[in-house]
Amino acid sequence: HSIYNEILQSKKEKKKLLAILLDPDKIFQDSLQNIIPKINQSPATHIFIGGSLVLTNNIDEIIRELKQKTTLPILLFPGNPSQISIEAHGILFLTLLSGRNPDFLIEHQVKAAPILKKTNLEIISTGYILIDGGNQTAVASVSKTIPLPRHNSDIAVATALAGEFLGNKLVYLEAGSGANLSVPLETISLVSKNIGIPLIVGGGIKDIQGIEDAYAAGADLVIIGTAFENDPNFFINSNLMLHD
Ligand code: 1GP
Repeated sequence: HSIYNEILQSKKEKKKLLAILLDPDKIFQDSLQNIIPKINQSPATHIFIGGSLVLTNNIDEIIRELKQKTTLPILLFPGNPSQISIEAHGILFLTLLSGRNPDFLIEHQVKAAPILKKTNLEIISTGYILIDGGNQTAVASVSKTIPLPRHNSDIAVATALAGEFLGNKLVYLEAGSGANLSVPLETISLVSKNIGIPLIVGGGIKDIQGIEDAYAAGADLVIIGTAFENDPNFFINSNLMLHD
Protein backbone atom coordinates (compact mmCIF):
# COMPACT_ATOMS: atom_id res chain seq x y z
CA HIS A 1 0.00 0.00 0.00
CA SER A 2 1.21 3.47 -0.66
CA ILE A 3 1.84 6.23 1.84
CA TYR A 4 0.33 8.74 -0.55
CA ASN A 5 -2.88 6.78 -0.96
CA GLU A 6 -3.24 6.68 2.79
CA ILE A 7 -2.79 10.45 2.97
CA LEU A 8 -5.49 10.85 0.32
CA GLN A 9 -7.77 8.46 2.18
CA SER A 10 -7.26 10.37 5.44
CA LYS A 11 -8.15 13.61 3.70
CA LYS A 12 -11.33 12.03 2.36
CA GLU A 13 -12.24 10.81 5.84
CA LYS A 14 -11.32 14.20 7.35
CA LYS A 15 -8.80 12.46 9.54
CA LYS A 16 -5.90 14.78 10.34
CA LEU A 17 -2.27 13.71 10.15
CA LEU A 18 0.71 14.71 12.25
CA ALA A 19 4.40 14.38 11.42
CA ILE A 20 7.32 14.71 13.77
CA LEU A 21 10.36 16.13 11.97
CA LEU A 22 13.73 14.78 13.05
CA ASP A 23 16.85 16.62 11.93
CA PRO A 24 19.77 14.15 11.74
CA ASP A 25 22.19 16.93 12.70
CA LYS A 26 20.47 17.26 16.04
CA ILE A 27 20.06 13.59 16.91
CA PHE A 28 22.62 11.41 18.54
CA GLN A 29 22.36 7.72 19.20
CA ASP A 30 21.61 8.10 22.90
CA SER A 31 19.02 10.83 22.45
CA LEU A 32 17.28 8.66 19.84
CA GLN A 33 16.73 6.01 22.49
CA ASN A 34 14.93 8.61 24.60
CA ILE A 35 13.02 10.12 21.71
CA ILE A 36 11.57 6.94 20.20
CA PRO A 37 9.28 6.09 23.15
CA LYS A 38 8.04 9.68 23.11
CA ILE A 39 7.22 9.37 19.42
CA ASN A 40 5.35 6.14 20.13
CA GLN A 41 3.36 7.81 22.91
CA SER A 42 2.49 10.78 20.69
CA PRO A 43 -0.39 11.01 18.20
CA ALA A 44 2.14 11.27 15.33
CA THR A 45 1.15 9.44 12.15
CA HIS A 46 4.38 10.03 10.21
CA ILE A 47 8.06 10.69 10.80
CA PHE A 48 9.86 13.12 8.51
CA ILE A 49 13.65 13.09 8.35
CA GLY A 50 15.65 16.00 7.04
CA GLY A 51 17.00 19.45 7.47
CA SER A 52 18.33 22.32 5.42
CA LEU A 53 21.95 21.27 5.83
CA VAL A 54 22.43 17.77 7.31
CA LEU A 55 26.17 17.59 7.76
CA THR A 56 26.17 14.21 9.46
CA ASN A 57 26.06 10.96 7.54
CA ASN A 58 24.06 9.00 10.07
CA ILE A 59 20.69 9.12 8.29
CA ASP A 60 20.68 5.40 7.40
CA GLU A 61 21.49 4.43 10.95
CA ILE A 62 18.81 6.69 12.45
CA ILE A 63 16.16 5.35 10.09
CA ARG A 64 17.12 1.71 10.70
CA GLU A 65 16.74 2.31 14.41
CA LEU A 66 13.40 4.06 13.96
CA LYS A 67 12.10 1.22 11.76
CA GLN A 68 12.94 -1.31 14.44
CA LYS A 69 11.16 0.58 17.19
CA THR A 70 8.26 2.39 15.56
CA THR A 71 5.63 1.41 13.02
CA LEU A 72 5.19 4.87 11.52
CA PRO A 73 5.92 5.58 7.85
CA ILE A 74 9.24 7.40 7.47
CA LEU A 75 9.49 10.03 4.76
CA LEU A 76 12.63 11.85 3.72
CA PHE A 77 12.27 15.62 3.69
CA PRO A 78 15.61 16.44 2.07
CA GLY A 79 17.41 19.74 1.75
CA ASN A 80 19.56 18.32 -1.03
CA PRO A 81 20.26 15.00 -2.84
CA SER A 82 22.89 13.92 -0.30
CA GLN A 83 20.07 13.27 2.15
CA ILE A 84 18.60 10.34 0.23
CA SER A 85 18.49 7.12 2.24
CA ILE A 86 17.32 3.78 0.90
CA GLU A 87 16.24 2.90 4.43
CA ALA A 88 13.26 5.29 4.37
CA HIS A 89 9.82 4.34 3.08
CA GLY A 90 9.41 7.35 0.83
CA ILE A 91 10.57 10.81 -0.07
CA LEU A 92 8.92 14.17 -0.45
CA PHE A 93 10.32 15.07 -3.86
CA LEU A 94 10.33 18.80 -3.26
CA THR A 95 10.36 21.70 -5.63
CA LEU A 96 10.73 25.11 -4.02
CA LEU A 97 7.93 26.86 -5.89
CA SER A 98 8.06 30.10 -3.91
CA GLY A 99 11.66 30.77 -4.95
CA ARG A 100 13.32 31.58 -8.22
CA ASN A 101 16.52 29.69 -7.60
CA PRO A 102 16.77 27.11 -10.42
CA ASP A 103 18.89 24.82 -8.22
CA PHE A 104 15.92 24.19 -5.94
CA LEU A 105 13.37 24.22 -8.76
CA ILE A 106 15.03 21.61 -10.97
CA GLU A 107 18.82 21.16 -10.56
CA HIS A 108 18.74 19.13 -7.35
CA GLN A 109 15.86 17.08 -8.74
CA VAL A 110 17.85 16.18 -11.87
CA LYS A 111 20.78 15.09 -9.70
CA ALA A 112 18.51 13.09 -7.40
CA ALA A 113 16.45 11.34 -10.09
CA PRO A 114 18.98 8.66 -11.17
CA ILE A 115 19.77 7.93 -7.52
CA LEU A 116 16.07 7.55 -6.71
CA LYS A 117 15.53 5.36 -9.76
CA LYS A 118 17.72 2.72 -8.11
CA THR A 119 15.72 2.71 -4.88
CA ASN A 120 12.31 1.45 -3.85
CA LEU A 121 11.41 4.72 -2.18
CA GLU A 122 7.89 5.95 -2.78
CA ILE A 123 8.39 9.29 -4.53
CA ILE A 124 5.82 11.93 -3.67
CA SER A 125 6.01 15.09 -5.76
CA THR A 126 5.58 18.05 -3.40
CA GLY A 127 5.23 21.75 -4.14
CA TYR A 128 7.16 23.46 -1.36
CA ILE A 129 6.13 27.03 -0.59
CA LEU A 130 8.05 29.17 1.84
CA ILE A 131 6.09 31.91 3.60
CA ASP A 132 7.79 34.68 5.56
CA GLY A 133 7.97 33.54 9.19
CA GLY A 134 9.18 36.85 10.60
CA ASN A 135 12.81 35.80 10.96
CA GLN A 136 15.51 34.54 8.60
CA THR A 137 15.17 30.74 8.67
CA ALA A 138 17.74 28.20 7.54
CA VAL A 139 15.69 27.11 4.54
CA ALA A 140 15.60 30.68 3.18
CA SER A 141 19.32 31.24 3.60
CA VAL A 142 20.39 27.79 2.37
CA SER A 143 18.10 27.94 -0.67
CA LYS A 144 18.96 31.61 -1.29
CA THR A 145 15.34 32.39 -1.97
CA ILE A 146 12.94 35.02 -0.69
CA PRO A 147 9.84 33.65 1.06
CA LEU A 148 6.41 34.82 -0.05
CA PRO A 149 5.08 37.80 1.92
CA ARG A 150 2.88 37.00 4.94
CA HIS A 151 -0.03 39.16 4.00
CA ASN A 152 -0.63 38.32 0.39
CA SER A 153 -2.46 35.03 0.35
CA ASP A 154 -3.26 35.47 -3.35
CA ILE A 155 0.36 34.79 -4.27
CA ALA A 156 0.39 31.71 -2.06
CA VAL A 157 -2.84 30.45 -3.66
CA ALA A 158 -1.54 31.08 -7.20
CA THR A 159 1.74 29.32 -6.35
CA ALA A 160 -0.02 26.32 -4.81
CA LEU A 161 -2.37 26.03 -7.78
CA ALA A 162 0.59 26.18 -10.18
CA GLY A 163 2.12 23.29 -8.24
CA GLU A 164 -1.06 21.27 -8.48
CA PHE A 165 -1.38 21.95 -12.22
CA LEU A 166 2.27 20.96 -12.71
CA GLY A 167 1.44 17.62 -11.15
CA ASN A 168 2.53 18.00 -7.53
CA LYS A 169 0.66 15.54 -5.32
CA LEU A 170 1.06 17.56 -2.13
CA VAL A 171 1.44 21.22 -1.28
CA TYR A 172 3.63 22.10 1.69
CA LEU A 173 3.21 25.56 3.23
CA GLU A 174 6.36 26.23 5.24
CA ALA A 175 7.27 29.12 7.54
CA GLY A 176 10.71 27.53 8.09
CA SER A 177 11.96 25.48 11.00
CA GLY A 178 12.13 27.62 14.11
CA ALA A 179 10.12 30.43 12.53
CA ASN A 180 8.90 33.14 14.89
CA LEU A 181 5.53 33.13 13.20
CA SER A 182 3.78 30.13 11.67
CA VAL A 183 1.92 30.26 8.35
CA PRO A 184 -1.03 32.68 8.69
CA LEU A 185 -4.34 30.84 9.19
CA GLU A 186 -5.91 32.89 6.41
CA THR A 187 -3.28 31.62 3.97
CA ILE A 188 -3.84 28.01 5.08
CA SER A 189 -7.57 28.46 4.66
CA LEU A 190 -7.43 30.07 1.20
CA VAL A 191 -4.86 27.62 -0.14
CA SER A 192 -6.76 24.60 1.18
CA LYS A 193 -10.03 25.84 -0.36
CA ASN A 194 -8.39 26.33 -3.74
CA ILE A 195 -6.43 23.12 -4.20
CA GLY A 196 -7.68 19.57 -4.52
CA ILE A 197 -4.55 17.85 -3.22
CA PRO A 198 -3.60 17.40 0.45
CA LEU A 199 -2.03 20.33 2.28
CA ILE A 200 0.94 20.07 4.64
CA VAL A 201 1.65 22.96 7.03
CA GLY A 202 4.68 23.48 9.23
CA GLY A 203 7.25 25.84 10.64
CA GLY A 204 7.06 27.77 13.90
CA ILE A 205 4.10 25.91 15.42
CA LYS A 206 4.84 26.05 19.13
CA ASP A 207 1.86 24.59 20.94
CA ILE A 208 -1.07 22.20 20.63
CA GLN A 209 -3.44 25.10 19.99
CA GLY A 210 -1.30 26.05 16.98
CA ILE A 211 -1.71 22.54 15.59
CA GLU A 212 -5.47 22.58 16.13
CA ASP A 213 -5.78 26.02 14.55
CA ALA A 214 -3.86 24.84 11.47
CA TYR A 215 -6.19 21.81 11.16
CA ALA A 216 -9.28 23.97 11.59
CA ALA A 217 -7.99 26.31 8.86
CA GLY A 218 -7.61 23.39 6.44
CA ALA A 219 -4.21 21.74 6.97
CA ASP A 220 -4.38 17.99 6.35
CA LEU A 221 -0.98 17.24 7.86
CA VAL A 222 0.91 19.35 10.38
CA ILE A 223 4.63 19.07 11.05
CA ILE A 224 6.26 19.66 14.40
CA GLY A 225 10.03 19.87 14.59
CA THR A 226 11.51 22.39 17.01
CA ALA A 227 8.79 22.18 19.69
CA PHE A 228 9.27 18.40 20.01
CA GLU A 229 13.04 18.72 19.80
CA ASN A 230 13.00 21.21 22.69
CA ASP A 231 10.55 19.17 24.73
CA PRO A 232 10.09 15.46 23.98
CA ASN A 233 7.08 15.54 26.35
CA PHE A 234 5.39 18.06 24.06
CA PHE A 235 2.58 15.66 23.15
CA ILE A 236 2.21 13.92 26.50
CA ASN A 237 -1.22 14.62 28.01
CA SER A 238 -1.99 16.92 25.10
CA ASN A 239 -5.30 15.27 24.22
CA LEU A 240 -4.68 16.27 20.64
CA MET A 241 -7.49 14.77 18.57
CA LEU A 242 -6.77 13.83 15.00
CA HIS A 243 -10.37 12.80 14.32
CA ASP A 244 -13.41 15.03 13.98
C1 1GP B 1 10.32 22.51 9.14
O1 1GP B 1 7.99 22.81 9.11
C2 1GP B 1 9.01 22.09 9.70
O2 1GP B 1 10.37 22.15 7.81
C3 1GP B 1 9.01 22.15 11.19
O3 1GP B 1 9.23 23.45 11.69
O4 1GP B 1 10.87 23.11 13.52
O5 1GP B 1 9.45 25.16 13.47
O6 1GP B 1 8.44 22.93 14.00
P1 1GP B 1 9.51 23.66 13.26
